[in-house]
Amino acid sequence: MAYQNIQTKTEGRVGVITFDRPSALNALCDDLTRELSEALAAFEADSDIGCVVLTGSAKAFAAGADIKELQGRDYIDLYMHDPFAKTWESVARFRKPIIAAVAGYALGGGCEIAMMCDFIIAAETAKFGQPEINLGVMPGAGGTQRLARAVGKAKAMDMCLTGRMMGAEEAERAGLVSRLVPADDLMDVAMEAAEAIASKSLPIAMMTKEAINISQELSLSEGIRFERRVFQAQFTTEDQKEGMAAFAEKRSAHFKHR
Ligand code: DAK
Repeated sequence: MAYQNIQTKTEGRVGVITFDRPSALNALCDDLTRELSEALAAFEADSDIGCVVLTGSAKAFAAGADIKELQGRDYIDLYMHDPFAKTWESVARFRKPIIAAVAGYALGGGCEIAMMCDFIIAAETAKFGQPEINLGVMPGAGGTQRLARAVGKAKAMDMCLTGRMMGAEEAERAGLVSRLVPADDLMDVAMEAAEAIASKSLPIAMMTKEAINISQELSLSEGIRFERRVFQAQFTTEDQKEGMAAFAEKRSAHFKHR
């Protein structure tokens, strides 16, 4: 499909979505987020895709919601149409593994979308921030919630209240980022991670993602009960039989994703 504000491609079992609105530092205008949700739906429906990488350009992953579009909105418009629920949250609702590969600015909604991904690989040029307070609002797409869970209350308060940016090293130390890499290596490292994930059993990877995500919402004992039931259910899959047989026979597993 032809898109105006993003690019998509497929490499093996990995789908790549690149924000491509460089003149506005990939600001997340309505058209861009609609295209993003359409591209995600297409990769979700494609049984040959096992993992997605979401990325931007060298200067920005995304500098946030499009402020020029946002400034004219009013409460009743946002409440009644809630455009964000349909488009932005398609990243959080995406059921297959998805990695954010971040270079440059990931601000406001850009930081929020990166945090909706399963993990973030950052170039040393990455800058994360929730500067909405400078615009007279607060984060509105999960920033106060996901950032606090990712980096703890103190740093989340610091960033959301001062609006300051966090560099890549600080973000890695704080646990926002899983890997920090030289800028030139960003896509190679992200693709290697995505290919590794896509080579596993897709339903098992999806269940693993679901279990880790639910850990953010349940008590430890409820989460462990959920994990045990899902683990037991995995013994109904062909891929469990294949994975364990391959180990015993000293060969690589050939998963059928069922
Ligand atoms: N929106 C629109 N345009 C943007 C933009 C943005 N967020 N960020 C940058 N641009 C545009 C600039 O206006 C400029 O366009 P021209 O003037 O050339 O036409 C171009 O990109 C280059 O930007 P700069 O000239 O400013 O570049 P610099 O290198 O000097 O500065 C910067 C880079 C990233 C520090 C600066 O551009 C900046 O501060 N940008 C704004 C960052 C920001 O405040 N982000 C948060 C946006 S608010 C909601 C859910 C979520 C949200 C809203 C609602 N609901 C559920 C209702 C999310 C809100 C946000 O993200």
